[in-house]
Amino acid sequence: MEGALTARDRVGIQDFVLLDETTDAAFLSNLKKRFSRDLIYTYIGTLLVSVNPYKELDIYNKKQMETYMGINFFELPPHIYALADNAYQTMLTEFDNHFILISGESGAGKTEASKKILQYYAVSCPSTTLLNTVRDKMLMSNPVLEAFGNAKTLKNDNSSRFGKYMDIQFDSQGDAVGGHILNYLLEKSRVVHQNHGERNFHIFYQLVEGGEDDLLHQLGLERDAQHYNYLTQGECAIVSSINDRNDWKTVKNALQIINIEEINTNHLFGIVSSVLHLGNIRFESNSKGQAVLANNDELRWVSNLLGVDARSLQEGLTYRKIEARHDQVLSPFTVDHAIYARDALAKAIYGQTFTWLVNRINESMENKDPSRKTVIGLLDIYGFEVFYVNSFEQFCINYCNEKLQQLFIQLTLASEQEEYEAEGIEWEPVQFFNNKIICDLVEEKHRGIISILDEECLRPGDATDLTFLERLEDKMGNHPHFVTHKLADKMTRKTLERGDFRLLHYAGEVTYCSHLCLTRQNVLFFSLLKLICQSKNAIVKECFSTMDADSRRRPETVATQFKSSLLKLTEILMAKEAWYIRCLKSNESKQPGQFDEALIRHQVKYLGLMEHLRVRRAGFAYRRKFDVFLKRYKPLCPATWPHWRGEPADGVEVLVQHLGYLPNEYKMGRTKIFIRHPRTLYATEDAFEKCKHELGERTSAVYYQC
Ligand code: AOV
Ligand code: MG
Repeated sequence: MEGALTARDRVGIQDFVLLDETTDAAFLSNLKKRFSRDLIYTYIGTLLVSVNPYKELDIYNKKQMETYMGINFFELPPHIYALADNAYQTMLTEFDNHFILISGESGAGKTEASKKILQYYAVSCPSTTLLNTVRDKMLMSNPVLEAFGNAKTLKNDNSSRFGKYMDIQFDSQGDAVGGHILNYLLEKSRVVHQNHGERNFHIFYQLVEGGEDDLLHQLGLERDAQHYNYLTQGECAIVSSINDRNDWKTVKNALQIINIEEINTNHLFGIVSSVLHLGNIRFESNSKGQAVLANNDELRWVSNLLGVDARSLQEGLTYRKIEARHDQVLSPFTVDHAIYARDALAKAIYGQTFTWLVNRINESMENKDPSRKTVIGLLDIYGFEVFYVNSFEQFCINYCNEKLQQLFIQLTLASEQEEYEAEGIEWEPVQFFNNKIICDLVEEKHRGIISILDEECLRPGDATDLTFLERLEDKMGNHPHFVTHKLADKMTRKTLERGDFRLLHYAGEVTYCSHLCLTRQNVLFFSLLKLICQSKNAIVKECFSTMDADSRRRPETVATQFKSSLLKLTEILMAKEAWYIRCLKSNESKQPGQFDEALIRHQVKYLGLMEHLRVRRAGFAYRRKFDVFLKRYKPLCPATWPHWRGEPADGVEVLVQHLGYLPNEYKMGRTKIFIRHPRTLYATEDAFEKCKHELGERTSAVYYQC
């Protein structure tokens, strides 16, 4: 039976551009057919669609890598290596910068994809001993950052809780010579709180499970995650897919490779342990309603590990120091305030330590010879997520995804169509949903949600959830993507609590708890900050000494900092050539072989894949400026070689006529030639290579001078 089927019947079509019809049904059916054969990759032109298989596939070995090195993109079955290779080859020939945008919702496979790309470059690029060490460091930065920045969530057992943009730097020979990481907003709240079914960052469990007896003894730790408040709130310290003990060994080894000295490793685990001890500090209320410490041991461990005075620490956790003109007044905390102060301290030191780690990794990967180099940037950020309770972290994560979707729209759907118009190419516009309206809702100056959150946080006197929500309602009242209990119609109202607001994101509705947005802007109390600046733990000291403890300037809110960092990221990306990987989650239960059609249809829709396909199909895969095209290919035609004396556009026309381009294969714009199918360009490129060879060295020298 199998023999009677065509390849197309069996494995589907490897580029959606070649589908017979552009309906959702045809798209899904092709994806499903391929998925059932473990073919998780499919192209839309040069964009790669990837479906999470939730099982190990034998397609990521050295042999596969070698197969894809230096090939023409469409010659072999779709693969992430093909995209990585194509970006690399283009970077080398055009000597410009590129980035690979990997997007998709939580658990769709972004982090795995970014690791596969890095591994590909590590193996495929030319190497020397010196460069091998840079390469090892780049690879080994992953287990370290994942240990400290990833955690089990309900969506993903290894969910990235920070955003990562990594530049891989290449010299003109194509050697990987260095790397640099920018990190974005770590979800610090996880250090002190986890929802049911979720864990804290992996490193805590790795240390408690895998740490050597001596080490645990030195750090005052029990070999039992259940012992620690900060590790047990989610009630799932043990996860079947995670082997903390093995991961511990990997991380220890990786720390060595990225040049973290033993002394600093000790400080590092001192900090991790101090967080666990902090979490076990309990408070009781005395007869005056003031917080007092309920257990002393833990406090002593914290003071020991962080190298701060125990009495001052106790004071900082239970009193607020108010500096009057010549005096200091101690105002006692309630138990709630004390817990808040304790948690804020734990979050601050963990967060700063994470940044310290990124800085150290950057130092170790630094390119020592920064002369001419090009980069490929890899963007792997937290995916869109919706939970039962959504707080400030989800708000930031989803806003970040809106920004990336906006970038994608701008760079593909919008600019592509604008270019056809500008070039005077006849064009039937493709409609698409532009999510700029949602980005504006969140980030617009003076009017967006972040601005209002800022104003509420920085307003003298206590802002409450209610005042925040009222301000939002005032400003956003009629916005089609914003709803609260008060603004909702009768049906919707039933699904909204009074303190919540709901955003209609490009990827779906999310209801945020306004309370959790306000309280998460917290800053460390001044007296604790001052104390921690005097820490004898070298890492803590380094992290906090740069913070000016004497400056009482109100810091920017976390939301505003995040907004600015995303703006910078957009600028970094816009200056580079883009490649896209769109990851799809195959099912919610993390099972192999399950293709949940409704779930996938939804993702295909909101990721704008159909629109992308329509633009691609109706459009042209390649475009080159007339003069660039002519300069490269003129040896292929006697009339244009060695010089064309006329308008470049006319020369191009003569050239392509000579090459036998069919009329529907290309169009002449105002400044560029547009070529519909990549195969046309490949044929020309092959002819060029052959011609170069035949003309020999002497002529090609002439060619390069032209
Ligand atoms: P994410 O990065 O997109 O989510 P991951 O890359 O961590 O998602 O993938 C989630 C899990 O899916 C992995 O731990 C693997 O078990 C599995 N997986 C993903 N891609 C592959 C693949 N190509 N082959 C085999 N298994 C795969 V988040 O970080 O949560 O947004 O914040
Ligand atoms: Mg991830």
